[in-house]
Amino acid sequence: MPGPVELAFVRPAVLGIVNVTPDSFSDGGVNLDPAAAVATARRLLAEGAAIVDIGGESTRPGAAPVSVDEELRRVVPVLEQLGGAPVSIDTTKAEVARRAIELGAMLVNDVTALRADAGLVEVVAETGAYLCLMHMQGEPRTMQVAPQYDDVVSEVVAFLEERVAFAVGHGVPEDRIFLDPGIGFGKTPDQNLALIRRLDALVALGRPVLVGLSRKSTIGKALGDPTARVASDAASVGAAVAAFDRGASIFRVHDVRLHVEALAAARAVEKGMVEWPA
Ligand code: HH2
Repeated sequence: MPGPVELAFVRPAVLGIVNVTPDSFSDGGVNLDPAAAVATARRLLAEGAAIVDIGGESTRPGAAPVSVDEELRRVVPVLEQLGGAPVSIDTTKAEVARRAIELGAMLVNDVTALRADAGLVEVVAETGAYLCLMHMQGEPRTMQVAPQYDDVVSEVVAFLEERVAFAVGHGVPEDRIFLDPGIGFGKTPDQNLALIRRLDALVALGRPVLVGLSRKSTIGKALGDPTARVASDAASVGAAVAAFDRGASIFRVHDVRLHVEALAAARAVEKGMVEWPA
């Protein structure tokens, strides 16, 4: 695997979402057929995604868990056909991660931050894969029922600090790890927005920060509709740029082209100059 996260995924990097599920909140069913998922992944890479995130289990609020066999049945044909492309596996299961890495996945995106499957940390440590550690309060089936924090920002920071120490203590090199506040995972809209507004507190941990804001209901609600369940891509891009301004490095998104263009413009403004291709 290439070196540290910062070199493999130069800020701002875009991670394109390919949910091979019947029930994901914004693209459920669209990519359940392997050929459709492969075509989507290839398109997202052509549009400028640094990597595509292949997921076989929905984590939307209320989602039911799926078995290892069912998850493998969904993702393996897609990974086989994408051999050689930069791929991330969105899974909480050691067995799925191991098979995905054998088939070329370079990053393990675990929304439980290594808490669901005791074997997953060894798979990551042994294979040298990159690792995204995400904060979640509760579990997907019930996490939005009544999220509770005294101070959401400091609690998320403390959680991620502890999870980095756990991973490093089990042999994962720190430079392979990036962190994610877990937007929408056991948080109210205001708590999600506080985490983005104070992203500097996560960035201060010294690891690149990934954010998943794309089409999430908090961003839809920010437009004034308290019943919004998804956000438009325009609103998602606005939130991504705000997160970039606060130091986010990697953006997990559905519409890759819009995000790549908007973030390139935000990057040029931050630098105060145009970066010409070498
Ligand atoms: N959000 C979702 C899933 N995986 N992984 C990370 N690291 N960060 C996120 O914010 C994140 C994630 C939920 O979005 P989506 O994949 O579009 O839907 P679903 O979980 O229903 O498949």
